[in-house]
Amino acid sequence: VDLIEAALAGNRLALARLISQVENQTPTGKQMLEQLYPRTGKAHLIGITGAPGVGKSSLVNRLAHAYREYQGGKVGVIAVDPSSPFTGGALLGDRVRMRDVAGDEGVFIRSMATRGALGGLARATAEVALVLDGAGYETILIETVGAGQGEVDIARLAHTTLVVEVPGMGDDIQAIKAGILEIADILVVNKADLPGVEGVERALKAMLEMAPEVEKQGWKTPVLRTISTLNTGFAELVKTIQDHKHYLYQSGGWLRRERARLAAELESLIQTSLVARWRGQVSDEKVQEVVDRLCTRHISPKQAVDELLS
Ligand SMILES: Nc1nc2c(ncn2[C@@H]2O[C@H](COP(=O)(O)OP(=O)(O)O)[C@@H](O)[C@H]2O)c(=O)[nH]1
Ligand SMILES: [Mg+2]
Repeated sequence: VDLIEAALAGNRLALARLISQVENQTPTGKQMLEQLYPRTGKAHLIGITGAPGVGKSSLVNRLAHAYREYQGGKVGVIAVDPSSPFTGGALLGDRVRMRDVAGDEGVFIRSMATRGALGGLARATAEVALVLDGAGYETILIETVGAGQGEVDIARLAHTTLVVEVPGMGDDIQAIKAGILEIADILVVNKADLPGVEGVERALKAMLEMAPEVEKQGWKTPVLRTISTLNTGFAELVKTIQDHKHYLYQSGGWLRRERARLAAELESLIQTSLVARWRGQVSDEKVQEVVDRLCTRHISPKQAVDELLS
């Protein structure tokens, strides 16, 4: 409880400890999450995804800065990418890239331990985001690896998802992973200082035109350029992200997303809790015995379920 008060008063060490408790799912962490919950629901969660090396960490660093400069408010950064310089195992060059943002009191950076399953990681990320939200961080940037399910989970968590691409794939539309259009609210071509930037832009725009089935209800996915190394394009990027936020508010999309996410979260919590309750009522021997009979085809899976649940 003291930890919560201190974190809310702006004590960063307390906040870091609080997040550790939540991340490790300690009883204290769970209790604190409960206490913080009424304060949450205000933050704008922004997911940044894309293949390794496209410059997500560099971009997040610049974006955090740009938010401080143009928008104000506290900015939280959550790095889910295990190769992220935020996660500490980085080269010296990476540390230097992050140093300026790390020195800003209004920016809080947290990297996620990547142990455990992806699903667990997604939940832990959501909970850490809740803590930052409750602690008054108005903008939360979540860097994630472009690895299938992970980015879909983050997209579900985030209100606004940025998909980062880079020049060099030419006009080859096939090179751009299918499915990114569904999750991208904003497409960012980073490393716009490199040759081939027009090519990738053209390919992305062509993809967008060819996919009218991707319904965004009035939001036309923009394609923006950034150069993270030179800090170019970030005023525009912040403005576009804010536009998307306002669009979500006005269209009712914000509430819809929030509702869908909470409903899914509730369902998964109920599943976990029902399975745990059932597990406490049936012995291991009983389960093994039913599996034996399943293996020898004496009963069907459906009969097994009926028997174990009765
Ligand atoms: N030329 C150029 N290099 C960049 C740019 N942004 C990032 N990089 C470099 O790309 C490499 C990977 O960046 P990083 O942020 O770690 O990418 P991540 O793996 O997506 O997080 C680093 O060497 C960066 O310096 C850019 O806009 N232009
Ligand atoms: Mg990274």
